[in-house]
Amino acid sequence: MDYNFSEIEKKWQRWWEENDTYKVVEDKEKKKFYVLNMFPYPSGAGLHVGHPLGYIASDIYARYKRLRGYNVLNPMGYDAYGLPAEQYAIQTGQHPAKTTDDNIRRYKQQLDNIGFSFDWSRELRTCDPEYYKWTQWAFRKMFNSFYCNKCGKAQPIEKLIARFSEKGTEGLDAACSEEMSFTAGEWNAMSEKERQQVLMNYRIAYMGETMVNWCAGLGTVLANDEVVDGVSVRGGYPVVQKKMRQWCLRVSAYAQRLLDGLDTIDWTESLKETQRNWIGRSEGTEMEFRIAPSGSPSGGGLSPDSANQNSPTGGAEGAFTIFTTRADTIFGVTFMVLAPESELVARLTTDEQRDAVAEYIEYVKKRTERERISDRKVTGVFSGSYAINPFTGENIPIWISEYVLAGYGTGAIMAVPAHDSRDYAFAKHFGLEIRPLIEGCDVSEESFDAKEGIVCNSPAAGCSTLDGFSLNGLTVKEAIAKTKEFVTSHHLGRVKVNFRLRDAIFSRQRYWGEPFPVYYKDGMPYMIPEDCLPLLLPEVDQYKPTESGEPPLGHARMWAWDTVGNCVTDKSRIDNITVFPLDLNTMPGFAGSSAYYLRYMDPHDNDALVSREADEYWQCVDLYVGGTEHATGHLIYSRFWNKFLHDYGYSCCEEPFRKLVNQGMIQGRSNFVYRANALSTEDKPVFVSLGLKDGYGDVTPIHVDVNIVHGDVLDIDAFKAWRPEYANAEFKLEDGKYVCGWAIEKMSKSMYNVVNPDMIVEKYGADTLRLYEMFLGPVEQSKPWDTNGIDGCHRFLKKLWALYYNRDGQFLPDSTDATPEQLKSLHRLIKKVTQDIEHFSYNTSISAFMICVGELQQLKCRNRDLLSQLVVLIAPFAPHIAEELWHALGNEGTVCDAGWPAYDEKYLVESTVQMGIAFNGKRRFEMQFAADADNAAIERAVMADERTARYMEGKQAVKVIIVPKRMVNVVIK
Ligand code: ANZ
Repeated sequence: MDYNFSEIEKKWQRWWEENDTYKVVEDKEKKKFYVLNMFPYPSGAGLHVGHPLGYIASDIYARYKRLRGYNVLNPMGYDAYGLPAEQYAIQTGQHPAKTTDDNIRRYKQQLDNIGFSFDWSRELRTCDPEYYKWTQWAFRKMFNSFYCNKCGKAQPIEKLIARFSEKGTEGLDAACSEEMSFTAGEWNAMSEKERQQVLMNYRIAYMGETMVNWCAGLGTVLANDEVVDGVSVRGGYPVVQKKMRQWCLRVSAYAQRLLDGLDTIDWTESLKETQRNWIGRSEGTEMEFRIAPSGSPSGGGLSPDSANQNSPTGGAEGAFTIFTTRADTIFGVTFMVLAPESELVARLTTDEQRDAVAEYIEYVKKRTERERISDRKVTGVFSGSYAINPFTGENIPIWISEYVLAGYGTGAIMAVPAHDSRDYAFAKHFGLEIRPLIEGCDVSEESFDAKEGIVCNSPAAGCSTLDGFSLNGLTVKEAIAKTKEFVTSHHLGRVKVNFRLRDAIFSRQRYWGEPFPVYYKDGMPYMIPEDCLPLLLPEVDQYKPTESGEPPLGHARMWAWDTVGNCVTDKSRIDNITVFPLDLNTMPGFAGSSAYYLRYMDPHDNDALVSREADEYWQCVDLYVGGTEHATGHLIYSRFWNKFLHDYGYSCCEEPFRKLVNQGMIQGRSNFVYRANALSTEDKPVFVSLGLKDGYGDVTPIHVDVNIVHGDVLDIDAFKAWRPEYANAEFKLEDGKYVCGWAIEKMSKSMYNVVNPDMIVEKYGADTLRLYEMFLGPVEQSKPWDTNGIDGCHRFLKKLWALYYNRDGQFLPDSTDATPEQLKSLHRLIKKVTQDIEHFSYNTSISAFMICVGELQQLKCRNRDLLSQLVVLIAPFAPHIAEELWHALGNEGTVCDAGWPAYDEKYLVESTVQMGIAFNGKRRFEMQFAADADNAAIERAVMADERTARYMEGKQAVKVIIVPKRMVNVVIK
């Protein structure tokens, strides 16, 4: 009987569904294991063969864990809000809900075809109000919280309010946008609006006036990780910097915890390193510089002790603060630099410099932060003012330049051109002094080392000295410590830890996202009551921004909040007394994906995001599989979100994803035809075959759909039918064929190299697809797809089948005893596959299966028990064929619960050993011995062998040396 994969696969997919085989319930008797895939955005193009790679890898693991007795949660859902559906809606008027729904249906069907063990009863969609209720709920909770640095966690905002009315800001250590200082009396005298403004400075979800990435093409702001090289990741539209009032999440408050948590989780070192860099912890010093009286570049100096006593962070009148990691270089400071956005710029620009500065600021506005960081272009302008070096009393010019970023440190620096490469380039460009810390050093470009600064070999004369304070002879580390100590004890500044991690900008001016549960009263935002959630996304008649530039929700008629009826109402009723306007923004893509893993634990709970019981049972994700592209987006946001929920006890784990595996990308293999430009006309293009193209001058390679190319040979008729403009095409063939060129590229619709898994499933079956995807190479590695290789995996499954059924359909397994060789083959396989699965080394497991099946076939294995174990072993990889054979073997339940076979070392012990036989050290032939043969027996057998006599040439054996299990050397004379 032949292996009829399509019948088998359909049959078991139906059976699994009917029997709820993959439905999982909390079971305290069993250990849990939670496997999760990063859920897909259901795009219009459907799945290509690259998408299921990670899902197959995690499905194998999930099935394996279940076979080992774990209660496995393996859910799936959809990240259903997002730009493509909305862009499509703008173009076609089609409601994004409809497009999304259609796409999800297609995805679901494609996924089902592949035989995953997903518990679909837990499916979730981020655009479902039952789900986004909890996204809004968390946002509301963040709005009503502040971060207490002292207790190291989020706290209810009421606590802060109570504190303010009792003590003001005295002794407060809370994360904030800017330091504030007021007394209880001042707080109590504030108006409601003023208080709201103060609280906004502390809320974890807050309205902030920040520089944002504005993308006019998409009509919205974007997060840093949504912008690459100055254009939007989605759509490739230009992005510029703009100051706007936006919802932000105070992720920065969690920076240290986000950093510390990395040491507790099992992620790849490279991914952890990426996050560490993104978080960017930097220990340094904030130092106060006084501003010299105007118009006096040579103004009087101040001794450190008499330097001002103002708060070092406040940017007090007449002084400003810089952040440095190299306080020890204070003696090498020759100029100061302000970020162009710094509010000091207006204050410090002198009349003579005003025009030049204004012109410069205009230029900088067009530059994105990324360009400013990566460009090595040197630009800047002098402010006209001077600052005073607090150590030397010397006056130093204050410049303005784009290389100093407003959002980092204090937005102002002391420049030490001799020891910092950007300062060096700046000084060179503008002819400013470069003063090495050691006098008499060569300061030419050649002696400059980007890392070390100026490398000086001249004898240390030393200039880092001031009235008894000297850094000479100290290492950099010692010098930093000494300066820090001096700065703090003389009130010149303070030790400061900075993080590069920014707060997340959380509003988007788009339609297809979660609406904010927020209305506005007197210009300040207020949350709608918790029991009114979810606040449903309103209907609009257009998905574009409004005429007046409001976001698309501005088109909604029913979009005002009635505080009496506690309901959404018509905008015409807005009176700003009891009826108020609702927020017009929606949440960004990462909102819905930030806590979805918690919701899967308890997806139908109406009273909580996740019940305590379910959370305590499932804890956290044990294995998370997804792409590296989420390294600094989703994987930071969700860790933050989880920590916030954890602070309130809603999530019992501090870290959401214990182990993370990044699957590689499956690349496409593109094909090309070559258009000979000299011969072609508008309606009659001429294409030359790959081998001939050099003889035709100028040719243009054109991507051709890989589905009309077979083994790199073009199907000419299909090609002519593919595009009307190719209908009359002419071809220059080689050996009667048109041979295409090829290249490995990203798998994408635009490269016409997309391979649809449905096609593979139809032709070869899902089990073959699953095996082949894993056989392509290590899961973490990127690799090209090549349909040509799939036959091998398909043949393997046919061979496996043939161990159970012969051609006539006779079922072969019976009670014949298994031979030691057969048992050895099986147990070697069990050992290998068990180890391989634990290490996600699936490709080597599949090779091991191939070897074992080959051996069992040769050994004519029929033993029912042995063949049953083989079925269980293959079940995680090829579940359909395994289920079919499992039932054919007479079992009732699913193979998923069969129990993982254990291997027994005793079968792996070799029964014989092969040893080399040498004469005077020269290896001549091989002999087999029983594994337990002793030396005397080996020697006897060797001496009795007729070949020995030949090599002895009639001489005497003086000695026989035996190297156990390897070699016998006969010494002759
Ligand atoms: C003097 C100095 C001398 C510096 C020297 C470096 C080397 P990280 O490690 O990234 O924290 N800096 C401070 N604020 C900045 C801003 N807003 N934009 C651009 N650069 C800024 O780097 C801290 C160092 O980067 C600081 O130490 C400062 O330059 C600069 F030999 O101060 B340093």
